[in-house]
Amino acid sequence: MTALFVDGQWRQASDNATREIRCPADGSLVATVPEATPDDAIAAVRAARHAFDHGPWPGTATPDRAALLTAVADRLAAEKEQVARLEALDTGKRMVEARIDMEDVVSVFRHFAALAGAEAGRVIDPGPTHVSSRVVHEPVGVCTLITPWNFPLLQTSWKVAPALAAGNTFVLKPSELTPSTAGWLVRTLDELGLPKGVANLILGAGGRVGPALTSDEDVDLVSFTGGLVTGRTIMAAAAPTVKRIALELGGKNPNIVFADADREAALDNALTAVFLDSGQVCSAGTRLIVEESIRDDFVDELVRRAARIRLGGPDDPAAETGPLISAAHRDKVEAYVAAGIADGAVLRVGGTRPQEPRLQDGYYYLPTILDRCTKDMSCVQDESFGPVMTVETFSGATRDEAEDQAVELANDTIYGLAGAVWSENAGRAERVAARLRHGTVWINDYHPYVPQAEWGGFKQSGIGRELGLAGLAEYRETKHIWHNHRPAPSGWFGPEPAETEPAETEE
Ligand code: TXE
Repeated sequence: MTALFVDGQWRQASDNATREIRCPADGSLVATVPEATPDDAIAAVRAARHAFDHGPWPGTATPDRAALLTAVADRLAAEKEQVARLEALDTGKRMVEARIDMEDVVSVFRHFAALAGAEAGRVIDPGPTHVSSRVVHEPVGVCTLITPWNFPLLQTSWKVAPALAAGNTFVLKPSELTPSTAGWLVRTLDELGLPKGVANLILGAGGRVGPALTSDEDVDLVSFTGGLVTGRTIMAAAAPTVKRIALELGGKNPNIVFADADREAALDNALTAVFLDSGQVCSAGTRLIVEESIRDDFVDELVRRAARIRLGGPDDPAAETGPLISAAHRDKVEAYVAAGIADGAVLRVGGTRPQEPRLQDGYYYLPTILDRCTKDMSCVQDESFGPVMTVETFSGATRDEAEDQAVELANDTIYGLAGAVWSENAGRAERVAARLRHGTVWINDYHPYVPQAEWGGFKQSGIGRELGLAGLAEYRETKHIWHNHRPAPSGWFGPEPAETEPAETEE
């Protein structure tokens, strides 16, 4: 069973409070886990601080740190089925998706294992020959790592792997809805010999343990993935002690389809862009921005295909996508759709819960398309994090006019995480990609990512980058060391003044 892990000990909450974890696909009980108190959170921070200041991990040789990450990857590859099941039960997602997520986690640990010793620093030419000057990297210190519920272990791996590669200690707080695979990871790290106090696990509601984890003076860095509102709260909590912060706060991602796109590829990917994982993906392509001349045919076909998408839980082999994470989240998606319709959007498909008796115990919501949307509608501006596509159109008498309109719509958001452009004209696709204010841009594709490439957002989608090289740099401090091999006085302030006789004073 998953529990709190503080200073190398598995324990219950200090007030013995617990929380039931239920599968969103059918409401069945998955686990009962401790619900930590703020005191438990502080104890975890102190343990991480002690392990950083006095323990061996920050000084452990890089190849040994890399070996540990590789061992995690090997263990997960061997236990993939069992860990995928933990993930599927917590999230309600299909086993086939959970298995893919586990494969991605393996790749992330291997990526950071390979990178652990990379970009170690550089030698500078300081000028004088009797001086050596170099820039080195060191771990940041104690890291609070807070993760959400949509890709629980994957998002955790994006933080834990680089934090460990760089030699930090950490307190991990997964979403209170999906703690099981975080428990697996911390147990694995412990079994593989990670020193006591380096990895600590706190379970519980963000509002209860979050303030301590994000404001305590012993914490050096907070890395958070979650919603924009919580991100702002965390920035404010971290400000008084000027912590390093890394934030990934979701998006409102445009999917631009020009009339000259490959029709079948664009159609098929427009569906996966938004309906994969029922839209609970930070980079989901929720805003279809399609050229007016093809809109009727394109949207009619999307509506026809969306109506056929089959919903189901972890073990339904015919299911194509799963439930929403919770009743509260489904309520939020329903309110979002209602607001869109009230603003004048046209509901073309979905917009309700499924009727099938087999789905009544889960938090399902039908794939939904809102047509005839305009950029000022809340459904176009706010993140629904559900299976809801909005449709906007652009047109233009000239090539430049069409591109200008598409780009203007795509960038008209406070977010800037990801987006895509579909066109068989490579010049046009590149021109548009260059103008999108989003951290990832796909051309004639949607969703693929690789651990070697940075991930993160422009504008209010966040601060900093995960993965790639920058994803390791987030967890490193940079230090310049200047070494003078021929020490000598600088002479700046001149010699001591000569001693002078005190002037005689008349009595
Ligand atoms: O997220 P929260 P919620 C978006 C999505 C969703 C909305 C709200 O739009 O509808 O956020 O979802 C912890 N101090 N995303 O409420 O609250 C919390 O316990 C410290 C986008 O589930 O941001 C959990 O571990 N931590 C996103 C984590 O923050 C706090 C993925 C995320 O929860 C805290 C999920 C506090 N004061 C939702 N309050 C993405 N970027 O992929 C909460 N938490």
